[in-house]
Amino acid sequence: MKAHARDLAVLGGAPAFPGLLHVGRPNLGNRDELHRRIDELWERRWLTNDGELVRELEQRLCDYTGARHCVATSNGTAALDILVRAAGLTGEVILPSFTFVGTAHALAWSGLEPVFCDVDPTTHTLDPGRVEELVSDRTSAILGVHLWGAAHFVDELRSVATRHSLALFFDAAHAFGARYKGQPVGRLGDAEVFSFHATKIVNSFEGGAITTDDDALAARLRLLRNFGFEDYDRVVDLGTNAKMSEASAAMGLTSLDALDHFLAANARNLVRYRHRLADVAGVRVVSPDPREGANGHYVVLEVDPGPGLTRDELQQALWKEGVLARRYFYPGCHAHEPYATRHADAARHLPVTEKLVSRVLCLPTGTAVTEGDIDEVCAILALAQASADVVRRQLGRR
Ligand code: T4K
Repeated sequence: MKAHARDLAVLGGAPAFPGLLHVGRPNLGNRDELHRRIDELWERRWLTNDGELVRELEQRLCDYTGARHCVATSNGTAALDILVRAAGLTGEVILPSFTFVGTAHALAWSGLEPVFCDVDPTTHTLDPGRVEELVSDRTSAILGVHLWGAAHFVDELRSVATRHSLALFFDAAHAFGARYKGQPVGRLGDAEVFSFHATKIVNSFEGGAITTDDDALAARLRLLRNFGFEDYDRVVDLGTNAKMSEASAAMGLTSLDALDHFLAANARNLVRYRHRLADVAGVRVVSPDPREGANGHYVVLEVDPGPGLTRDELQQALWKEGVLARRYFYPGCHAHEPYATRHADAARHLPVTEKLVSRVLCLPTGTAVTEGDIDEVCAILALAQASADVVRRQLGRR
């Protein structure tokens, strides 16, 4: 483990992780189980289109979340795409800017207008008071995001939605396995959308799902997922291809089998990061707490302004070591195209988001990260902060 400032790669030492330490290394379940499932689908010669494994995965997801319906999809973005169409949304939809750009793109892709709302400074999720201020006569829905794998302010958002007769959906891409007031994420809104991308807590290589208690919505989602086909040669709606393959479902089921193991690894890692960084000046671990229902899938650091290094300087120092810490979700959706051009003054209304996008840094976690890796990352952060002036000078030379 690095013990002196001179050991830092930015100051000429050898990189701690020449093989690179990523944020988002996939959690893998039992390889034999995956192979068994792949062998079965091979024998069945049934590879996609509402296959046996997809149905099994949907049922398992219903059992886990308590939702009446689950519609598995090819990825989380496709799930959002068909949801906004199946729900018949129009006009404006209120969402946070502090999220992955895919959340906003799914709305704009369907001709809706994303209205970016500021977030709460502690939870980093939609501030219900600000949401209410943004409701207009064109608003059709609120799309919350369970950022960092935790659900917050669901009751408050539900009250706003009810007062103004709006649909309430959640982008739960990060949040499989999380709970809100003891209830599993999956039936907190009128519908919730999961991502099972390789980098998510549960993965199906690529994949997603929508859970809902609404029978009519679920039926329409199934139609839209498959080109609008109601029968072999009868198309009754404008659909697309958002189907999950059997190979993806095989991985999804195998991953789901190991969820408790993944949750435990995340919780353990988070405790270790908190402990090791407790005395490091200028950085705070602000991840939502697994003891309060979060799934712990993101280790989120907030870097305070002050004498220490900035977030970007710390990130550069970590990258020199081979630690690919990520600036999720810099610079905020409002600063990406096409939104930046359309709403040039959006930043003025998003002061908390603007602060977070310059301060937040995500660190590696999940089952691919060892205790030794965490200790090394924390040692690097501590040394870099303790030698902030010399590190900054060195970075400035480049
Ligand atoms: N809503 C929200 C709130 C989301 O965060 C996302 C996706 C969505 C909606 C849309 O869901 P999907 O349509 O994606 O299902 C990643 C993911 O691509 C994306 O799924 C995710 N959110 C987003 C937060 O992160 P990148 O560009 O940051 O990931 P990438 O490809 O750089 O991967 C991260 C690291 O993981 C890499 O450094 C290497 C490592 N990695 C990655 C893959 C794919 C591996 O080691 N193995 C792998 O197979 O977007």
